[in-house]
Amino acid sequence: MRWLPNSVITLTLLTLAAPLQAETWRVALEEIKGSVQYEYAERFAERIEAKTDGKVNIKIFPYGQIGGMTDIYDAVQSGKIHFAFGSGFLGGTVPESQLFSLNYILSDDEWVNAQAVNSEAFLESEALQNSFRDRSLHPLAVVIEGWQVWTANKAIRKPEDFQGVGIRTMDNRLLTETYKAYGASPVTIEYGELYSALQMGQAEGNIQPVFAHEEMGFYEVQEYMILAKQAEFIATFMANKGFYDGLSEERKAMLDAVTDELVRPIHEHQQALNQQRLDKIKASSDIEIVELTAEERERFRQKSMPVRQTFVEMVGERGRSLLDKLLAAVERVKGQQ
Ligand code: 6CS
Repeated sequence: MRWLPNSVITLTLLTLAAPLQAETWRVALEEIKGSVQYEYAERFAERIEAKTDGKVNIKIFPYGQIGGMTDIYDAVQSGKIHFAFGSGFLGGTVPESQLFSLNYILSDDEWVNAQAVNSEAFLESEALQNSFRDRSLHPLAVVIEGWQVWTANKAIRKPEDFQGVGIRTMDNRLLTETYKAYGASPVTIEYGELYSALQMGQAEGNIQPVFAHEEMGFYEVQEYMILAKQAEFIATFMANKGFYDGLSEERKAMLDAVTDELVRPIHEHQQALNQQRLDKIKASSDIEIVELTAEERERFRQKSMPVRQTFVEMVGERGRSLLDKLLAAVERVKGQQ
């Protein structure tokens, strides 16, 4: 390199030695540190950073940092955020996603459910993809975070026990219709305002996976915890559509690989986390745990059936197609066990 001036050689060596400016991908969560979504985001970050040799780094925004739930969805739709989770509150943005709020449409086996919602026939279906893509979002994975567990200040074993109970639901019409069908008087309240609403009696009951009852302290202001296995807490991990479409084929394939790799470990993690948190709740409170029998669950299941039709009426043919696909996927995976 004798023919190059020293200054050019120095500059070239410095440029090669300096780490390339890493690209930052922002991920917004509907939950706080310690939650299932946080764990998912951390594992996602580890894998993406490793697979891109550090060319991409991930910045995680836990619940509260962006604003309320709809602020998160607005941010990912507009591209300010690259990835986000969307669950119950997403019903206003992606009405079809309320499918995941329907009761008694899944199996009792959580591993069957996790595989069914991530099966190609369901996740990659035109109906599911277009439901999100029509709203500037691209669905990458469906994350099951554990059974939705009821709490209240009275034991609830049959629909009549729900009569007039002001149970808090996430803000979507399917949930409102479901709990009305059980006889309750549902109220919708933002996640971050829920503890004080329960404490002040503005809501009398709650529905969350166990880990959330624990980490948000909700169980402290409730007397009974009722396990009815009526639904799982389900969130969709999604990207901004324009951002996703602009990625190279190689990066899209990397995202597919990472979200596929995470299905089993996150399933195992959520089961262990929910069990640990249940043990913690039992050890640190005198909340009474009520587990419904098969006969008791059956009465709720029957009450929930007409709400499937409400879902189809609300979102049309695409809704029917999604429901059929999910029911079929669950049966198919069950048959393969
Ligand atoms: O109930 C809610 O509003 C929230 N619960 C959980 C466990 N995750 C996000 C959701 O919006």
